[in-house]
Amino acid sequence: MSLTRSRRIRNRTRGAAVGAACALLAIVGATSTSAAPLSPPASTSTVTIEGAEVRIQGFKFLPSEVKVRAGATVTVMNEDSAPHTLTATEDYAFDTSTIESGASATFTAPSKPGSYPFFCSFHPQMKGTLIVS
Ligand SMILES: [Cu+2]
Repeated sequence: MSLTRSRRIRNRTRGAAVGAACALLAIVGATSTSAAPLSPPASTSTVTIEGAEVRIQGFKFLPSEVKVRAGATVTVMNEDSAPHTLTATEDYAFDTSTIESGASATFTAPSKPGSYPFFCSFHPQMKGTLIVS
């Protein structure tokens, strides 16, 4: 917390209570994040299909690891409230460009087998890997 000096002195007696409240919030937060996953395990597992589908929900790619054949068509469905992209991290080997909320887009998987990391160009913390075989 970054209280000013004068405020800290004035609120000294409340400090313990506020600290306890913060600790409680931290415990509650930790508990809620460690709760059972809301989505079924299948949605985050690796899938192997020729024409792959990737969903975007809650600022995450589902699945985050997508296995496809070389040159396969991959459909990306944005089921989120924000626009997203699915963009190859290196050399822009593939890119859906902007997918608006509720829309979908396709891209063609590279013809060369390998592991291709991708991300969302709007939200770089959104990451996944396309595995081409
Ligand atoms: Cu995004």
